Amino acid sequence: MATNDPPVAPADPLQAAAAAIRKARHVCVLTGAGISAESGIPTFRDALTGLWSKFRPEELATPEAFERDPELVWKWYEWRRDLVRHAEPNAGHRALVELARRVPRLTLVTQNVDGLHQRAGSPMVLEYHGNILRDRCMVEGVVAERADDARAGLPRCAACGGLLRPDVVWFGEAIPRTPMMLAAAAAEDCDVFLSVGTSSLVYPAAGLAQAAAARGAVVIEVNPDATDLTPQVPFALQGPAGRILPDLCAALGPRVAG
Ligand code: BJW
Repeated sequence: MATNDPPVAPADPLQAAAAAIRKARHVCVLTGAGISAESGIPTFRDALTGLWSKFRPEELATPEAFERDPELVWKWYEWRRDLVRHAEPNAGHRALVELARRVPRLTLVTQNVDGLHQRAGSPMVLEYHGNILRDRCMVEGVVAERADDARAGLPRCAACGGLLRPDVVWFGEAIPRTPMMLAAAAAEDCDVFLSVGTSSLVYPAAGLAQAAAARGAVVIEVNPDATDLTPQVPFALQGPAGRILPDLCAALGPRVAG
């Protein structure tokens, strides 16, 4: 073989990623806050603005913060709930609905607590970090209704009067068993793992891509910025999910009827 052959131009990563997806039997997708950024929901590691500019989200999303100042933490969650209630799914969420129709099997795991994948039409979303729109009773440990109580103060459980908290996973807390087991199984079984809009800093979610890669899956990242995962993946598609994911679906080619 000649030694002075010109270097082979690297394939267009979007086309190469689409080719891997076309061959896939099972695609596992992990999403993070970045996919909802284009719906107007701030990411975690964005600096907060306005009223919340003096707090770091990482310092509010902890059991210790809630113990210290439940009123403050509840105010932050009520503010975020309001954003979520007024947000609409975007082109990135919708592209994942389309992607699920284009592959034999797709497992969607989200770290997001905003329910936008479900509202876009994705069935069977594994909510790894819970859902911000639900309340959980701190006494009974179950999802609970709020007491219809006109008095000011912290929200209380309609059934037992216990203090309520948002039904989300804070730092140092365990991931709910069902999404954790199903996500781990999907990461080990998939042949393509798509990591979308996550900084890949928070474990165990961030370990799913590594588990998939260790089993031979092709890992594709979609993010406008480089993350800790970027150097480990064969395909880093740089840009916003609302543009890259529809492009990726389009690059799969026309849908075959039937
Ligand atoms: C775009 C975009 C666009 C922008 N398009 N992209 C191993 C090693 C080290 C530490 C640990 C470890 N294992 C566990 C830990 C500890 C800890 C941890 O990971 N700490 C690290 C920070 C070091 N993990 C935990 O504590 C977890 N629990 C646990 O391990 O329990 C063990 C246990 C077992 C048994 C019994 C008891 C305990 C729990 C983690 C819970 C995380 N919770 C939060 C809050 C949820 C509730 C809420 O919403 O309020 O989850 S924190 C926050 O981070 C939230 C997110 O889901 C999560 C991840 O953030 P995400 O989604 O990646 O967002 P960002 O902001 O970081 O990144 C956004 C990205 O989008 C950026 O990259 C942008 O570039 C990009 N982007 N625009 C595409 N348009």
